[in-house]
Amino acid sequence: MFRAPARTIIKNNRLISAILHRKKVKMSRQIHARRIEGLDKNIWVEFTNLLADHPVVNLGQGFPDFSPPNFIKEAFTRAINNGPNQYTRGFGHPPLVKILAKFFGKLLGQDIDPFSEVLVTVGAYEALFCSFQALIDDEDEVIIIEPYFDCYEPMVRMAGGRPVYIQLHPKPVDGRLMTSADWVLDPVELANKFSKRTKAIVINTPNNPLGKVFKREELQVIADLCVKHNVLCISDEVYEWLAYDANEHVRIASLPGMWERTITIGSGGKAFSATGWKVGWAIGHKDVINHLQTVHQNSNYHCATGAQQAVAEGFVKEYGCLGAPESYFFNLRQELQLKRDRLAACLVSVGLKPVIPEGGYFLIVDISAVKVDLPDSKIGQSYDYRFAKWLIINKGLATIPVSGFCSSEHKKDFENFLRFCFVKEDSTLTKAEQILQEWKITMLT
Ligand code: IK2
Repeated sequence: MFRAPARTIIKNNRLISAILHRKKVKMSRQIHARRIEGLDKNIWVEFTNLLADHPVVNLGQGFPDFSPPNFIKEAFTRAINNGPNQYTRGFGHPPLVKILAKFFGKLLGQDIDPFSEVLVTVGAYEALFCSFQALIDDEDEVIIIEPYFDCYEPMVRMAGGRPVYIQLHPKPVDGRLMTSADWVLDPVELANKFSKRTKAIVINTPNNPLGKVFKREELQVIADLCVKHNVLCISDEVYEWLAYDANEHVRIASLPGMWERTITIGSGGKAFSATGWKVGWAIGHKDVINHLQTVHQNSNYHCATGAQQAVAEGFVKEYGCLGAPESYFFNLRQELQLKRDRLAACLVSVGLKPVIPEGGYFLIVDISAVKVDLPDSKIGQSYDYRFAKWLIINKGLATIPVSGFCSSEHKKDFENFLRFCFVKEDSTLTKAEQILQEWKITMLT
């Protein structure tokens, strides 16, 4: 058999790769659709890549480092061993949509039809995607409350819509520790954001990254504006079981006039501490949900059957004991409240200023007064991005910069905060505490 000399092969390979490279560069101008322009950056991709090269104590991304409860793992194992293992109904496995309709029907005080008013999605993420794709047209405006879970903005833009931002403003607190309740919307400013082009508002309660749990009165202001301007409400409630202290999670769809205009989004991954299972849902009036179904059937079409079966069994169990000490949701809330308090106390003891969250997985920390020798700013790198990267590389502690949760126009307003995730084993929190204590933080005077 003829074999070319090694040098010729290398030369030929280089030539081929040069041709391909030139072609790629030439084609990249025209290969992508305009709707994805400028949407290539993603904070999770960036920080996950960074963590691959640096061993850290990870208080970054929002997932538990402990196991889901046994009852739901056993349900998943049963599904794998005994079925169902094949395709199920595309809009949601019947046992799951039935129990979700019953469960949320009770919570919302609303008859919910399992087959037309519940859509099961690949995580809450897909429910958000289906909502924007199905409901937002070119040039429609979507009001987004800052700081916000980062995907809202690119998803609105990908659908052709225009995000309109309104900030939660911190109230002065006279020397005491701030809580997420001190961050509020200005009702007049909010009213002024509604225009003829407004199609929807996105709310997230309990909020990521701040931990704000919107009070009934605050939601009523939003609801009144939605009704007045005939606007839809996309309500991301993935942390719905995690409202701490005396805070109550209020579902905006339960307020008068809101059922027909709200899409309530939830996550089985967050509910049962199994974020990798990616089972989510959108619940709402059938005339709204049917449009989300259209997007779902033309994109993912279907979610993993075994995971849906397990989440269904989890909800059946929870339905029987909601609010009681044997409820997983009840216990998780108690446990996470202790973890929140523990992390907050440690942060305070080393001189930092956490904003105590009313709910959710996260707390944000003011880093404006911390003395630290950061490398020079690269173009486009906010202070908190540089700080978070420095913390990973130099101290082995991963957190997330809060300016990643707001629009480019307002990054400056949030770049003095880092987000810490506390849905972690106590042993992880102990390691984080050791890092914080050994750091010997000094403050700018
Ligand atoms: N909505 C919110 C508000 C979320 O926080 C998430 C999950 N985010 O977690 C990453 C992080 O902030 O560290 C989702 C939706 C998506 O939920 P799911 O995993 O069910 O798709």
